[in-house]
Amino acid sequence: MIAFAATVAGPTQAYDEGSVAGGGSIEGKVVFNGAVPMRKIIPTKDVEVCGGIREEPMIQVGPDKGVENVVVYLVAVAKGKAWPTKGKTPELDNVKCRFEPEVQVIRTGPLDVINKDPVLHNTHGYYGKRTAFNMALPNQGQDIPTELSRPGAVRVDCDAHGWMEGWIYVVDNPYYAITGADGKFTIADVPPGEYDLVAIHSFTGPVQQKVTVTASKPTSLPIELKK
Ligand SMILES: [Cu+2]
Repeated sequence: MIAFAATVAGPTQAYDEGSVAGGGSIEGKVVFNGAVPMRKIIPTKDVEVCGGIREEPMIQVGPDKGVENVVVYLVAVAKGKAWPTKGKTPELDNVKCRFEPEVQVIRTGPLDVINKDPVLHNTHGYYGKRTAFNMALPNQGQDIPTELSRPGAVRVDCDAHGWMEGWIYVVDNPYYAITGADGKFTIADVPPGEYDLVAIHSFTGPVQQKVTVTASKPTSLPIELKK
């Protein structure tokens, strides 16, 4: 995932937001055709909240091979559409010993980490091997604000429950999307031109490809993740 920080974020640059005349869109579907391995989850404590032994797929692939929770991102865009209006601070919730959302994209800035469970979580985020935040949340309803101040991929673990894993992708421009259960995504209001697009999933790692956006038209982009 260090690759994401290096290839996707690159050197931090200021993003210049404004109105986009004749913007096009990128519409795509991310697929994975390989075998889907399962991982065995063996909760060793707090089973009344965390659940019992189970198996979960390493990547969520639908019947037509579409992959859910893939982050798709345009690299190093200097100028373009405005950021979405600032609403509520993004949240990372601990719920039944899972991270909710499991994968999210946020702008550099604040993040609230919340424990919704009646058990201790110790939520620990990393840029690569470097700690981004590390906090004990012993109480249900506890809410600790933090800050992710640079772009890149942040893996989130729980030091109390080794199987918990989440991902936060911190971006420096608003041209990103997360695929739905069908693997599809749309990135809108892109100024015409050529871009590098990255699609990334924690199981496969990133793929990068070129895409040319035409004024006022959708560009269709199939993406295949490979392991
Ligand atoms: Cu935990």
